[in-house]
Amino acid sequence: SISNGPPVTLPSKDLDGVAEYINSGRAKRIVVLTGAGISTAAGIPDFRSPGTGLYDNLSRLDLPYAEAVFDISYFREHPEPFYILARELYPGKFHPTVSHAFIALLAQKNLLDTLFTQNIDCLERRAGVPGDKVVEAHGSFATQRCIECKKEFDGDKMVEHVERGDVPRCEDKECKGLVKPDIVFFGEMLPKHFDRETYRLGMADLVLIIGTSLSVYPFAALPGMVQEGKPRVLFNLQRVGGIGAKSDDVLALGDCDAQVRKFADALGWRDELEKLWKSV
Ligand code: CNA
Repeated sequence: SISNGPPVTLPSKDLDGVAEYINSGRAKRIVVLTGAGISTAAGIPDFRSPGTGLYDNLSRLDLPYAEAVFDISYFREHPEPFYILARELYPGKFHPTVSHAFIALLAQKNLLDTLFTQNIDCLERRAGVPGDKVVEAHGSFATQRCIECKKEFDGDKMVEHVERGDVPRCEDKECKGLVKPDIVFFGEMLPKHFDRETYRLGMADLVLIIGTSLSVYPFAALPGMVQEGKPRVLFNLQRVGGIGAKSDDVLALGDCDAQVRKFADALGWRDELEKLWKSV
C-alpha cells in the first residue's frame, strides 16, 4: 500500500520537497543505504535484475543454485566458481557513478551521517566518501584471510591469484585452508560494527535508499528503524521493501543516476555534482 495522506515533515512528497527540507537546514543527519543497483551503471552486474543480473548469468559456473557462489558451505567444497567471478568483479576495474559521487558531495557538505552499503566494490570510497563514514555491511575485497585458521593473507599475492584465476590457500603449512576475501557470504555473520552502528537509523533526519532490492537481511531491516515522520527516499528501478507506505516516504523510481541528477537540480547542486564526479 502507498500512503496517500499528506506528509508530516516534507513540504511535498517528491524530490523538490526533500530538497527544500535539506536546504532549510532541518536534515542535519542523512543516512544513505546502498545496494548493487547503484553500481550497475559502472558495469558491475547486480544479483537480481532479470537478464543482466549475476543470478541469471551464472549457468557457465555449473552451480546447484545461483546463491551457491556466495555460500560459505558450498565454497568449502567448491571454491573455483567464486574465484572465476572474483576475477570479473575485482575492485580497480570500475569507475564510480554519479550516484556514488552524490554521496561524496553529501559528505563534503557535512550532511552525511553514515553510509551503509551492501556492496563489495569499494566504489563509494573511490568516489571520495570518507572511510570513517562507511559501514560495509557485507565486508569488502580490501582484506582476505584463511577460512580455517583466520590468518590474514597478503593483498598483493591475492591480486596475483585473482588475476591468474586460481584459488589461494593459507601459507601455514599445517593449515593450507582456503583463503577468502573478507566479504560476507550467505551463512556468515555480518561484521561486528554493523550492529553497533544501526542506532544511526533511529537518529537520522532523512534516509536515502539507492539501488537495492531490500531482500537481504539484516540489512533490509534498516529502513524500518527510522523514526516516524523522518522522510525515506527510494531511488530504485522499482518499488521495494514497502517504502511508500509511510507519510513522508518519497519514491524516485527509475534509473538512480537520472533521479539523483534531478535531485541535484532541485537542490541547486548540479554543477558541483558533475564537477566532483568528473574529478574522481
Ligand atoms: P539486488 O538484489 O541485485 O538488487 C538490486 C536492485 O537495484 C534491484 O531492485 C534493481 O531493480 C535495482 N537497480 C538495478 N540497476 C539500477 C539502476 N541503474 N538504478 C536504480 N535501480 C537499479 O542487490 P542488493 O544489493 O539489493 O542485494 C544485496 C547483495 C547484492 C549484497 O550482498 C551485495 O554484496 C550483492 N552484490 C554487490 C555488488 C557490488 O558490490 N556492486 C554486485 C552484485 C551483487
